Formats: sequence, structure tokens, C-alpha cells
Amino acid sequence: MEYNFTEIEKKWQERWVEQKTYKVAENKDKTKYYVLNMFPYPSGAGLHVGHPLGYIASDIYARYKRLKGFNVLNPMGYDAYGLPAEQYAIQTGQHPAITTEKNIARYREQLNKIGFCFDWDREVRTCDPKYYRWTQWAFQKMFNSCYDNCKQKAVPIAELIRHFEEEGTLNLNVAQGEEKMFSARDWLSMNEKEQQQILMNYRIAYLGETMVNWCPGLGTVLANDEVVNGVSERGGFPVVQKKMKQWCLRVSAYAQRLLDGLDKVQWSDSMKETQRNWIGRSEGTEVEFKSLTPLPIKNGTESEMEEGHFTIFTTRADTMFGVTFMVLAPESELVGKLTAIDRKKEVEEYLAYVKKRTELDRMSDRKVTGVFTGSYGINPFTGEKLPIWISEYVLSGYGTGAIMAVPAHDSRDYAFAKHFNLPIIPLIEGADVSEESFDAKEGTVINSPVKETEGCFSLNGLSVKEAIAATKKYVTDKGIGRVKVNYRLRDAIFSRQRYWGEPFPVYYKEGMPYMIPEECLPLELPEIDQFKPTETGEPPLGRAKVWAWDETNKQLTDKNCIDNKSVFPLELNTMPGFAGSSAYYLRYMDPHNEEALVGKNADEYWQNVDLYVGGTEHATGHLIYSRFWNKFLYDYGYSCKEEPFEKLVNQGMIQGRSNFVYRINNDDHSKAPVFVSRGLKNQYETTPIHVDVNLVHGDVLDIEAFKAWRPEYKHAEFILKTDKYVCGWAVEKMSKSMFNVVNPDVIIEQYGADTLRLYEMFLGPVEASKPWDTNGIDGCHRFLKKFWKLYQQELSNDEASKESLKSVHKLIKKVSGDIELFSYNTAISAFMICVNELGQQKCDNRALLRSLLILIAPFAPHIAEELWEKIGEKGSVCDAKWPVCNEAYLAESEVQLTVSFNGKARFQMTFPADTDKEAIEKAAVNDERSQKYIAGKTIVKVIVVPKKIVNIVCK
Ligand code: ANZ
Repeated sequence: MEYNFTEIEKKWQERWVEQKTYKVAENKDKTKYYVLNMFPYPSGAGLHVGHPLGYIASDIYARYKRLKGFNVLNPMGYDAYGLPAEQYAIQTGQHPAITTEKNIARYREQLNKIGFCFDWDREVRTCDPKYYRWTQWAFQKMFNSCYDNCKQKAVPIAELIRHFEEEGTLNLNVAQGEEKMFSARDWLSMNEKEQQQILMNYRIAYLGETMVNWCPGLGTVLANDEVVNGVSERGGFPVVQKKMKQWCLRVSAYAQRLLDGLDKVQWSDSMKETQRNWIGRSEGTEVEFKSLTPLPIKNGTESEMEEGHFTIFTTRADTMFGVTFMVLAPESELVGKLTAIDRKKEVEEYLAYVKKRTELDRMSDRKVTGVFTGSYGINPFTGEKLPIWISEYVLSGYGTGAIMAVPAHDSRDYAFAKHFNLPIIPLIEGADVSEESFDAKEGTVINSPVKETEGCFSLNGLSVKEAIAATKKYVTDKGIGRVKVNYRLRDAIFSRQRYWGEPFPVYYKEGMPYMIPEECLPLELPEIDQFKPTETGEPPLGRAKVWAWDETNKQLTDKNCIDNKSVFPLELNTMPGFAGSSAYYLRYMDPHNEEALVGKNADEYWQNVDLYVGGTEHATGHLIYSRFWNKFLYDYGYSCKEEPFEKLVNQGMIQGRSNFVYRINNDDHSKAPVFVSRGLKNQYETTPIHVDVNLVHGDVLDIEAFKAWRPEYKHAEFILKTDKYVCGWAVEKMSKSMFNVVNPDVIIEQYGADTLRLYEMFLGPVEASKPWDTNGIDGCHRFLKKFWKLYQQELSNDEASKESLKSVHKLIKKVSGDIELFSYNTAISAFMICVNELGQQKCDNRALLRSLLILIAPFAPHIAEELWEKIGEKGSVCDAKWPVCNEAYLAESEVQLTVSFNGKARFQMTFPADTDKEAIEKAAVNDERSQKYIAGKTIVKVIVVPKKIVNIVCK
């Protein structure tokens, strides 16, 4: 019988659905294993062959684990909120829900064809109110919590209120925005609004004034990567830095735990390193400096100085003697306080310039800009007067937003000093303070202990580390500084001025936010007539009519009813893309639970994700946010594991293999275009043109299909070297514009899903990026045909031959080991070798061929099921038991030894593997070939090294 993959695959895909083959439930008798893919955003373009790479890799692992006796959870869903559907809605008026629904249907159809073992009953969609109810719920919990630094966990805000009532801010150690101080009496005398304002400073979800990339043209805040050279990536509208009230999540409070958790998970070193850098722990010192600011000139002669003080953060306290100036971040509050009257104009001009620059520009640009404030700082060690400047290289969100500049030891300070002609004091005599030395060191600091200075203390002879420690102690003892750990990790901005996202379950009373009661969740996204901002610049939800909260009746009501007494306005922002993806892995455990995000039983059974597969591009977004979100839920016992993803595998990218045709240059466009084949292209002046790879097979152009592709090619002419038109090729990003997108549907139609699955894995290691090359797919398809053929014979129950036993057991060992290492390409090679061997051996042994089916089932599940049924097995091959390798079959039956004389190798002999040393010795000595080497000599001794050599020593 022919291998009719189309029929077979359809049959089994239907059977799996009918028999609910992939449905899973908690089963205490089995050990759980949770496999998860980063769920896709269902884009309009559908899947290309690059997308399923990770899904196939995890599917193989999930199926393998099931065969190994685990109870495997392998769910799938959609990250369904997002910008593209909304942009499309703005352009066409089509509701994003409709676009999304359509795209999901298409994704589902494509996914189904590949034969994944997803339990579709557990599907989640982030835009489904039943799902986002729990996103809103978690947000409310965060609003009602603060972070206790002593307990190192989230606690209810009620505990904080109790603390304020009893002690005010005394003995308070809670993560906070600004540092505030008040007594219990102060607290009790505040009115409701004042108290709410204070609490906002501590909540884990809080409304904060933050600097954002504001794009007035689009009416929204943009993420850093959506801004290019000061304008929006889409539309090119100007973007300015603006302080705006936004919902924020206090991710920074979890910085240390996010860092510590990395030691406990199995992720690649590079992934962990990226997260560590993103979190950016830095241990340093905060040091107080006095400031002197000139006041307006008195009597036209001299100016008076006003005294103040400010704090800087440094990691190199040991360089205090090398400070020659100070720098403030342009956004620092100190700018207002320390700018002298006569410098005001210049400072303001400078601030206006900085406003146009994003933080990203500021960090990546090496441009040196700045302005002098007119004020001075006083070095607490030397009493020296140091000019205070403002410059964009100092960031407001880091440390204290003010630095002491040590140009001899820091390249940014150095560049600044050079540019503005400020002094540079090397701390060791003869230190190389030249531009070249900084270029060579690229921002690293010169390690040098500070010099001894009279009256202070001596750091001579200390290492930098010791010098820093000594300075820290000194400033702490003197009360002019303190040890400080800083993190680069910022709180996450959680508001978007967009329609297609989760609404905040929040209403406003006297300008302060209140949560709608938990039992009223979800607060559903309202319908609006258009998807853009309102004419008055409010976010799109400003268009919703029934969008006010009736506090008394606990329900939504018309906006016209707002009286700010019992009916209040609702929040108009929506949540960002990462909201819905932050806890979806928990929901899959218990997707239909109406009482909880995840019920206790399900959570305790599934615990966390054992294997997470997805792209590296989520290193600093999703993988930080979801770890934070999970830790928060863990603090309250809603999630039983602190780390959500035990093992992470990052699949590589599949690049496209583009094809080109070579058009002969010709200015006369009225003539039909002429194309030359690759082999002739150098004989003409040509322009390479991308051609749709679907019109090319093995680099040979389907000329008729090409002519039909575009009207302008209808009458195209071709100059050929042979009888075929051969195209050129290149490896590029897989993208529509390069016409190199390969649709899995097309491959499946031609070769079947099993071939597609095998081939994607055969391309190379899962983690590596590699080009898609349709030319190689035939090999995998031929292999499956050969595999199929093995079963088109009468199977025998007789004992198997030794060779066949060896072939199959070798394969069991190899495939089991390779799957554990995600080395699927080598496993597939081993399959190919084994099937060849079995073919040559004319193997018809039922037991061995049965094992072979189980082994291939994770890779090519359809063919495995079909043949499983054919050989008379009941049920699905998914429920079989993974075969165990019997090492005894692997033993070699014969060994080859090299026979040497006085250490010189002369010839080879073959023995049965179990021949003893004595017999080998005898046989070697007595071999005919030995006589000429022994002739006339006496054998002194014979050394036999088992499995290797026999050395005959003679004199
Ligand atoms: C003096 C000094 C001397 C510094 C020296 C460095 C080298 P990390 O390790 O990243 O924490 N700094 C402090 N706050 C800053 C801000 N808001 N924007 C830009 N730079 C800031 O870096 C800490 C160092 O970066 C601090 O130590 C400070 O410069 C600078 F040879 O102080 B240092």
C-alpha cells in the first residue's frame, strides 16, 4: 500500500478530536509534566514555517514525556489583544474583535494541520472577559498591596494603614516612591483624599508621575522601541518626553528576588545574563554634598550664596579625591533649586532640547551636551568648590539623578570634561588620562587606589575594593553617606491610551482611583463608534457612552449620570500587551474555574511550567513581567511556586531562503522584460529581482507560474543556459517583502505534516537560527516512505536477529538521550540509519517494529498511529510505554585487534567478542603472517590489550 499521508493525517486528526486523545486532567497516580509554548499573537498574515518550530520541538517533548509515563499538560491559546488589530480598526473601521476572531480561526486551522497534542479544551484568549477578569483581579490585588522590605513579600495595604495609625512612618520599611515622613497623629488628622494620596506612594499598582514618550499626533504613549529619532515609528509624528500620570507596577520592589530566582532555574546562561543586566544590581554609596547657589546680585556688587545640600550615588567612593565637577539629570528636581538666576535662560533652552530626546537616544548617543547651573558643590573630603552642571548623560530614574564626576576615571565624565574644558585630576601620578586610553578601555574605569590626603585617611596600598570599603565606612561613620544598593530595573508603566486592551476596573472619586468591587468583575470593554482618541485628546474609551460607575447600585451606567456623588467616571486607559500574558500559564491549569484564577487543587498538582519554549526577544519584557506577577501571586499563596518557568528553551529563528531572477537592464519599459538564468548573468548587465519562492523548485523557476504571477511578466522572455531557468538565492529574514515566506499549509499539502515536523527538526539544533531550504525536504519524505515500507509485509513473532536487536536498541538509546537534550536533528539521523539497517536486514520482527513505532511517535505522530493500528495494536500509540534499551544487545559480537611486533603495527585480526586473552595470544603467535616477524628471534612476552592491540615482544 502507498503512503497516503493526506488521508492518514486527516483520519488521525479527526480521531484524536473524537477520542479526546489529548485531554488531560489532574491524576494523582501520575507525575505531572507541564509543557508550554509562548502563546502567539494571531496576526493577519497567518503562520509561516518559522512559527511552528518551537511548537514542534515542545510537542515532541510533550509526547515523549507522556510515553515515559508522565501526565502531560500541553495547552495553547492566544495573546489576542494588541496593536495591529487596532491599527487595522482605525484604518478600516472593522472592529478589532472581528479581526482577531478571524485571525484566530485561521491560526487554529493551520495549527490543527500540524498534528499537535494540545488540549484545546484549555484554550485561553486574553481578550475574553472570562479570562481578563483575572487580569483585572490581580491588578486590584496589587493596588491593595504594598511591599514589605523586611518580610520580602507583598502584604495587604491594610497592614500599612495600621502601621500609619500606630506609628506614622516611624520604623517603616516598605517599598516606596518618594521618601515621606509623618507621625501617627499627622496621619489621623488627614482627610480621606490626603490619606489616599499618601497610600499611592506605597501601592504595588500605583498611579505615578512618570516620564513617558508622548506622541500628541497619535494621542498615545509609545514604548521606547516605537520611537525612532524622536518621531513615532508609525506615521513619523514628533514624540516628546512628558511627565504623565500613569498606572505603574512596582516591579522594582521585586528586583532582588527576580535576581535570586535566576539561580534556581534552568535557563541558558545568556538568557540569565540578559536578565541580570536588565535588573542591574549595583552596590554603591550615597554621599551628601553641600551646595552653594548664588542669589541675585545685591547693591550691584556681589552675590550672596544660598546653602543647600544634595545626595549623589557612586559605585566608586574611593575616587572622592578625583572629583572635579558635579552633574545633575535634566529632570532632577535639583535643577530648579540649584539654577542661578542668571543661568536660567540657558538652562531652560537646554531642558527644551533634552525633552525631545528619548532615554534610549540619551544612552546610546555619545554626543556631549550640557549646561552650567551657576551653583557649586562642596567636596566633603577636601572642601573644594565643584561646579554643578546639567547633562543628559545623567539619567533621572537612576540612583539619585545626581553624580560626582571623576573625569580621570570615568569615560563619560572624561568626555564631558574635555568638551567643556573642566579639570581632570589623575589619582595616581603618571596615570594615562588621554582620549586613546579611554577609547581602549571603552568605559571601564582605571583601577587605582586613591592617594593619601592630609587630614583625612590613608587608602594607600589598598586595592580598589578595599579602598571602596574603607571610604564607605568613613562616610557612614561621619554621617555624610550610606551604603546603597541600586537596581536599574524600573517600575513598569502599565497604562496605554488604546482601545484594544483590558479596561482598568477603576473609577475616580475626587481625582483619586477606587476599585470597583471584586464581585463585579470582569469590567467588560465597552463598545465605541471609532477606535481613535476623542477630539479633546482623551483615549478611545472616552467615546464610550455607558462608561460610568454607579457606586450605590454597583453597576455600569451612562456617562451623563455622572454626579460625582454616587456615579463616577471610569478609567479611560487600558492595560498594555504584557498584562494578559503575565499569568496565562496559571489559567491553563484550571481554565474554567469561575471562583479563582486557578483552584488550589489544580495549582498544587500542576505547580509550574516544567518546560517553556519561546523566543529570546522576550528576555526583558514578558519573562520579567510574568516572573514578577507570579512572585506577587506566590506571596499570597495563589501560586504555589515562586518561579513560573523551571526550564526555558529558546528556539532559533528560521530565516528565509530567497530566490532571484536576473532581469536584463533595459530602459525601454514598453518591451517585455528579459531574464537570464543564473549561469549567464555575468554576461549581461542585470538587476536581481526577488521572486516568490513558491514559484521555484530546487532553484528552478516554474516559468509558466512566473508569467502568471504578475501582469508585467506575462510576456517575459528567458535566456537559458540549459533547458531550465536557474534562480539565484540568498538567506534573509523570512518576510512577505522578500517573497520568501513558506506557508506550512503548502508543505503539508505536498509532503504531509509528519514530513514537515521531521524536516523542521532536521534543519539543525532547535536553539540555532537556520535558513529554511525546501530543497532538503525530499530526504525526510523519502525516509518516511521507507519507514512505511517496513510495515508493508507480514510481521513475524519469531525471535529477532542479533543485528536487528542491536539496530533498534542502539536507536532507543540514542533517541532517548537526544530528546532529553533537545538534539532532535541527531535523533532523526539515527532513525534514518536504523531504518536503512532494518531494511537491509529484511527485519520483519513484530516486537522490534512495534518499538520503532513508539520511538517515532513523538516526531511523526500520524504515521505512527496508522501503523500502530495496522500491526493490530489497540488504542493510541500515545498511550504506549517508551521502550527501554537493553545494553546487552549493543555489545559488539566481534572485535578487531591490531597485532604489533616490538611496538610496530603489522596486521589486523578479528575475534569473537568473548575470546579470552590466552586464546588471543595463541592465535596471534600462531598466525601465518606472524612468522616472518618472529623468524630467528625469541618471543620475550606477549601483551594483550583487550579490544585494542596485541604486542609481541621478541629479541
Ligand atoms: C564616581 C565614579 C568614578 C563613578 C568612577 C564611576 C566611575 P552603575 O555601576 O551602573 O551603578 N551614575 C550614578 N548615577 C547616575 C545616573 N543617574 N546617570 C548616569 N550615571 C550615573 O554606575 C554607577 C556609576 O554611574 C556611579 O559611580 C556614577 O559615577 C554614575 F571612576 O561615581 B560614579
